[in-house]
Amino acid sequence: SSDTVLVVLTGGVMRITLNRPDKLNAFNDEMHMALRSAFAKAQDDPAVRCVLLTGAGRAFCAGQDLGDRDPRKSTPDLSHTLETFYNPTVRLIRSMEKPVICAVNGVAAGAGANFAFACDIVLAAKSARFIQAFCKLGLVPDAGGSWHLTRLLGEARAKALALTGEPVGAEQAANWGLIWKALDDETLMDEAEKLAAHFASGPTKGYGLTKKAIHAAATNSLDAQLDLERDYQGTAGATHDYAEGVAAFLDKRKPEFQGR
Ligand code: T3D
Repeated sequence: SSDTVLVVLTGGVMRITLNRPDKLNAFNDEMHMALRSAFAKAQDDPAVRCVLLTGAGRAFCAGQDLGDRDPRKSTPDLSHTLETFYNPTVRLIRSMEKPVICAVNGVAAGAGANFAFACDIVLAAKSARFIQAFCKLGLVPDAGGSWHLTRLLGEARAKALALTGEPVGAEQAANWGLIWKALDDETLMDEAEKLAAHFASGPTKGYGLTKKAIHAAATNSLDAQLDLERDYQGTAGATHDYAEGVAAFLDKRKPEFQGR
């Protein structure tokens, strides 16, 4: 762990907190690598059954730390930056075989917003705003933003947000289907922790396969998706947790899932 990203594991939940509050948790290279290694550990450690990503202080994340950039002095290679720092982490979040919850505690700008959209379930404080700030700098949405915005909102809203940089409030974002829920600021973290604890005691294998199935649906035909469901259900049906789920239902008791 590094100071820029705080990692705490309790009860199967890995809580990852972006921690550069005086920079609104903007990304420097160190924070990029610390976030990457936290997600890698979450994937590899069987004790982790859910990830909860949030930010310290009043913001969630203001995207790239622009204080680290001085393009008037020399032309930066931003392709290299994306390949080295942003894209591997987005891929890790998407491919994580465990639920990833994002609790957006305040403003989420640029890549900060788009990291949130890469998570599986986004809860946001009602005071939070999402800003595609890239157009104000002459850049294109990155960290998967052009993909997630378009998938989640359709082209009309995706293009308008990306081209204007207009902020979207949490409630509007929830109404549009860009995030799951907007919550009162005081209740956000409690609700996020509650959901994380629920997932951490759930059927982890089934969750991982569910997430993969929904991702595959974006490009599959119905036929291909039916084949995939057949295969995934075969795998899910052989888990301990499926046997436990059915037994608990028949016994009229709460299931005790083990995540395998
Ligand atoms: O270069 C590459 O690697 C390419 C990849 C790019 C990915 C990207 O994310 S590009 C987009 C970068 N982000 C932005 O353009 C957002 C910039 N920030 C803002 O627009 C505003 O700060 C916010 C809308 C996020 C919040 O506004 P507000 O009024 O609540 O706060 P503030 O006063 O603007 O910010 C507070 C402090 O944080 C301030 O510092 P100071 O004056 O107190 O010393 C501000 O400079 C600093 N800060 C905010 N965002 C960044 C930042 N410092 C460095 N980089 C930032 N992105």
